[in-house]
Amino acid sequence: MPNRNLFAALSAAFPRDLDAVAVETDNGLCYSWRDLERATAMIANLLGSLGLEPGARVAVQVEKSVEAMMLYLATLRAGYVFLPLNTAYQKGEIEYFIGNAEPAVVVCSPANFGWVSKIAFQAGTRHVFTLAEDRTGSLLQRAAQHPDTHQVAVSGDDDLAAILYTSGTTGRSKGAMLTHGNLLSNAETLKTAWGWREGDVLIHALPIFHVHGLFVALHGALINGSKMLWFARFEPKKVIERMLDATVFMGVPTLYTRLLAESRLNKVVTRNMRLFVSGSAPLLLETFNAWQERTGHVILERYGMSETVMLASNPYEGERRGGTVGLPLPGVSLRVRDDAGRDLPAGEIGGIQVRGPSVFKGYWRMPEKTREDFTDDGWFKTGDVGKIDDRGYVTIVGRSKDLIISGGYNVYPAEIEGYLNDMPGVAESAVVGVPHPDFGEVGVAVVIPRPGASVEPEHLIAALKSQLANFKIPKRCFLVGELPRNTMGKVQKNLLREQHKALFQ
Ligand code: MCA
Ligand code: AMP
Repeated sequence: MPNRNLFAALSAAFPRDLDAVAVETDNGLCYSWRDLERATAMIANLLGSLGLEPGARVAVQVEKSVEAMMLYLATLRAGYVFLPLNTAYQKGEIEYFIGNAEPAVVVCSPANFGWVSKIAFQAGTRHVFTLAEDRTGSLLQRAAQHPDTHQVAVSGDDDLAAILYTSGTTGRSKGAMLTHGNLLSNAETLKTAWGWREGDVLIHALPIFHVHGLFVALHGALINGSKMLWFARFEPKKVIERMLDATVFMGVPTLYTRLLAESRLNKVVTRNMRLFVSGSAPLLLETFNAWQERTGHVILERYGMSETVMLASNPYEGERRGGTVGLPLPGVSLRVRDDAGRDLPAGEIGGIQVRGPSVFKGYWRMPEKTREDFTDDGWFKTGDVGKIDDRGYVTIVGRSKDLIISGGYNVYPAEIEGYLNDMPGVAESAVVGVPHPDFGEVGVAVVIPRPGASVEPEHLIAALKSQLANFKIPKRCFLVGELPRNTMGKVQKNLLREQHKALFQ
């Protein structure tokens, strides 16, 4: 029986010459494949020495670094469940995630050790390590005492590999449970679908606490034994400087618009590149066209979710159609249904549903929510609204879930409205997404103050900033006497979007 542990497949793809460079960082550090092999073995042995239960979660909130990536790979090879957390999350958010996931191990940055360890120990976590982007911290110190060889744990397709929190449109976040099989099948599918080949070099400039950077980009390079040019933060000038040494780049639309804003971007610097992938948020047709005009490259747009990894992709060979997310990936079935659950003919707009090997197992400890989000015949309801044309191309036209995607991050209005409505001077609030030239879409808050309360928008924003991740903070806040409602009394957010759509143009 082959071991379906994802790390077994990734390490099997390491090049024969283990002393070749696997990762080159933007501050000049080089890591060989042998370094990856040894360091992940030592960290896996450290995890193995803690006497953790099978399926134990390892929650990680650290700045992006090669060592952070090694911690992810070590968690896989040790057979535990990796739980990445956005570095922008604050106390309240971390308290929720640790309370919900009950990780056996937490790894945080040294700067946050004080408050994170308090939350973790109170939630029953027995091991809290630290890891800084300069490689200091207790994690590597402890791992250094362990052997640098390790037998990869045996995992089945259905064994959990990671939990990714993707907030609910109604309140708190849900942990999407992804298995080794979900991740491995998607990595193998994308390797073929995107023409990965000998000699490819990936520019990795995305965060590694979300699917795009942690799975699509990282697995893409590793399962092809490809070198990565590793950027701890996205800086367009530095990325452009390295494009001549690379062949593949993946980004959210904001990365593309920021690259286009650089005069250095042109056909010369991109002449060795063979593939630019965009996803996580809609790529505007103007960006798609501007990129082709400036660089001669046609961006390949694809569609995915934390719950499903990648679902659809424009073809590597064949027509890449701007404004679409391409065709269902091999092994993936997509369908469009109306609210009554009836299949819609080609070209008609409805709810996108999906079935396939990379669709997740369900939401962590939320069986009822999981049941709600699958149809009786086992299709997952994406919450995205779109159509499939007669050539099979999928177009996403909107969302039935109340969601703002800002710079590629998901922002859930319900979560922010909850915090606003809890503030003493607030009677009610609504947060809506409006177009934004850099982030694509940003949140705007519209607030009804309590009668007689003296409320200042900047005070509300400051209060939110002390509690929520910075990217979630509405970019503007307006006070109003009332909110537009439909006959059911539901706030008509579409009217608020319409009213404020020119705010950032
Ligand atoms: C930063 N800021 C933002 C965002 N990022 N505001 C709104 N939306 C954002 N995404 C704000 C900060 O709050 C801060 O404001 C100011 O910008 C500067 O913060 P900084 O961190 O320095 O920003 P940045 O370095 O310019 O980051 C922008 C970014 C980053 C590079 C576009 O957002 C990013 O890496 N996005 C990629 C997200 C991603 O990986 N998505 C994939 C999800 P202030 O100073 O006021 O605090 S996976 C997914 O969606 C599915 C599965 C899929 O299909 O891939
Ligand atoms: P997440 O919640 O982080 O898993 O984000 C998944 C959501 O991102 C999907 O349900 C879509 O709404 C959105 N998304 C991902 N890729 C694209 C894309 N290429 N175009 C439009 N929306 C996208």
